[in-house]
Amino acid sequence: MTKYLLYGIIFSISSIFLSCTQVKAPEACGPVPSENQMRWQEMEYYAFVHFSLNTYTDQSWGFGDEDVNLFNPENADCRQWARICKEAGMKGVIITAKHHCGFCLWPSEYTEYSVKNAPWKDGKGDMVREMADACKEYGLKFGVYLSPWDRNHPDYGKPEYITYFRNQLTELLTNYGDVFEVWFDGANGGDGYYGGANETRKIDRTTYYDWPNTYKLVRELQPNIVIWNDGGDRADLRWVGTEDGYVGETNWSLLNGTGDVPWAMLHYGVEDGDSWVPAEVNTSIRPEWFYHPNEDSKVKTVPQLMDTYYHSIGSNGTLLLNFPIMPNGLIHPTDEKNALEFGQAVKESFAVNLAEKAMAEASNVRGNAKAFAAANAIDGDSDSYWATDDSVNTASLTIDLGKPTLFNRFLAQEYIRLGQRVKAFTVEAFVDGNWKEIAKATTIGYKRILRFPAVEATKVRFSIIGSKCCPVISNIGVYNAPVFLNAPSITRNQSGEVTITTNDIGPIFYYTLDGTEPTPESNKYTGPFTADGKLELRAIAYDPASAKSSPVGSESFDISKKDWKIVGTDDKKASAILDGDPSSAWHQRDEKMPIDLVVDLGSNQNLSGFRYLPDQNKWSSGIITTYEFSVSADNKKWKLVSQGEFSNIKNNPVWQIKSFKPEMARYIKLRALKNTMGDDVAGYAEVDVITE
Ligand code: FUL
Repeated sequence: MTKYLLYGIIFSISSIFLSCTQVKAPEACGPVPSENQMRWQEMEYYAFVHFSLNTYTDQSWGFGDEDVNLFNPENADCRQWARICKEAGMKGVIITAKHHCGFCLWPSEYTEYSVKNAPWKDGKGDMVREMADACKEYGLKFGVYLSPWDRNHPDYGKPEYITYFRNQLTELLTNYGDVFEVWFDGANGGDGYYGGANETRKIDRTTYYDWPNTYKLVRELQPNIVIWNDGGDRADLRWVGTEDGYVGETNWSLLNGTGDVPWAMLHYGVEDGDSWVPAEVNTSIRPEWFYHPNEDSKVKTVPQLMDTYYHSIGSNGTLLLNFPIMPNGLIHPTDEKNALEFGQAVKESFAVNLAEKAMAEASNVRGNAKAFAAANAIDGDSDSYWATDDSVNTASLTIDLGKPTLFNRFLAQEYIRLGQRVKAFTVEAFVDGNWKEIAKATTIGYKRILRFPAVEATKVRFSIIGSKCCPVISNIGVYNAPVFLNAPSITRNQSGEVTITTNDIGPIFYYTLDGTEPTPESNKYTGPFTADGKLELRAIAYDPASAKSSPVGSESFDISKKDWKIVGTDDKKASAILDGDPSSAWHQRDEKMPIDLVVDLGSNQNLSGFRYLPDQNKWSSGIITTYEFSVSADNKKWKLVSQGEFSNIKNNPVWQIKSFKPEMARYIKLRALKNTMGDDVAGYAEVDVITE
């Protein structure tokens, strides 16, 4: 009897073992991430810091002839930057070791154009070292941005420069410990100082840098690194085609081809791509990458940053958020405050996974094996997963919350070590005995988070309605995240009429006209009103039901435009330039470059600058890159008061602000010399002046 019992036990143990071993894990579906890409993807959120001579010249791109003596940040403190990044929930920092102007933040042996000849620390400073040390101290990973385009170097454009570039890369990847990411910016505006040549040097960015051998060097020096490159040979990570902080709704971590890939591939990835090249969403906490004091009131707010979060980390990307460093060498207090509050908001949003203690059931489980059961998707373990049989590519997983539960976010993660599979899915809620669709989307990838109005339900159903291979889901989350009101947008038209709006449904607005903080006791907005002339308007959105206010939205307006006229045209559409509406634009198409825009201000004004907003449609022509700005008292005799470039305007089409020595004048002339497309069109969303 005992003998039989023993046989029985042996038999059942071996059959369990057999059934486990019989159900094999799914095979990889297409390309999969490398260990380096996996480690990087799991970091999710890290920082850029932009700091260089531009910080002292108020420029976006230095020309390469800026004086090294400008670099003297009296309070420079990389530990402040690292502390803020850490407290904000970031996992690493990438420093602009060398931007396009060629100035090096470390004492490179190969150039005189560096901190070693700057007054900062009597030429003994090394900002890259201080950053690397601060990262170590705060438990952050360290990365470097090294601009391939160098507007200072005399050999730029010649083969000799490649040796210089690689020597610098060797210094950065040898002397500062582990580097998690290297960033090779693809920008090349052509002209530059180039050791005094002051000329235009164009290169083919896909071949000039001999990327295969440059990558070889990088990987030899830093085996655990990931390479970011826009326009070079296939790197480990891809740009998403915009600096506005969002990737495509469909986002495959796969890509085809090498060199310059089409914009849509960058933005959406490629379903059947032949390599794993995931998306990194890079954007700045301010409109621009470098610090400009006029952007102190334009720091992205918590609701804006939350929106960026869902469009990057919540859309199968990572988020690389930039802090512009101030001339004194510190991060501005508003940037710090907003970044820390954003970190807190993310924590709060995903603090409680309502699915974690629920029951999960799937329409199909691979071989009916426990190893692939639905419960694996809600066990909090990223290495276990729910998978279906190979023959299945539509399947659903139902989560029983046990009681009516309020939620407004749904999160899903694929086990990407086996490839990215899901093409489309829906989320339904079981309300009053019926299934109701509450959200749907396309790809998932490493992480996908969907937002929808809060719903109270007892069950949630996640249905995969298309998948390249059998679905493999490692994690599901259901959350009730706090909702943040957006700061209102403020516009003023040519007749001085102010309009305050928001994308949120329901809030009311309060505003001030004297620059003071608006509260629910301030002026209540009841519709468009007239407030002409120079003023600073500040407004909040307020939700009476929750008694919650939005961050403050503010706009500084200059002199009235009531009497302004565009000279030399009877095209009615031209008024789009003055209507205060960034979404309307006017184009001059019938002339050859240079193309002039002349505006009569109606009376003499003490002018000290101008502002130009390009057409906000990325694909539109006429985005001016090289300009001259002149003023006149009589529309006959002109004085040139400002000239130069609107750098980086293609990738980041924000307000371009230029100052000059004050001049009394009634007429202004913006002359377009070149645009981003190299054709004969000049376009404008808005043009404005700055007066003393
Ligand atoms: C761009 C550059 O041209 C900007 O100045 C900035 O560094 C950004 C991160 O990349 O392409």
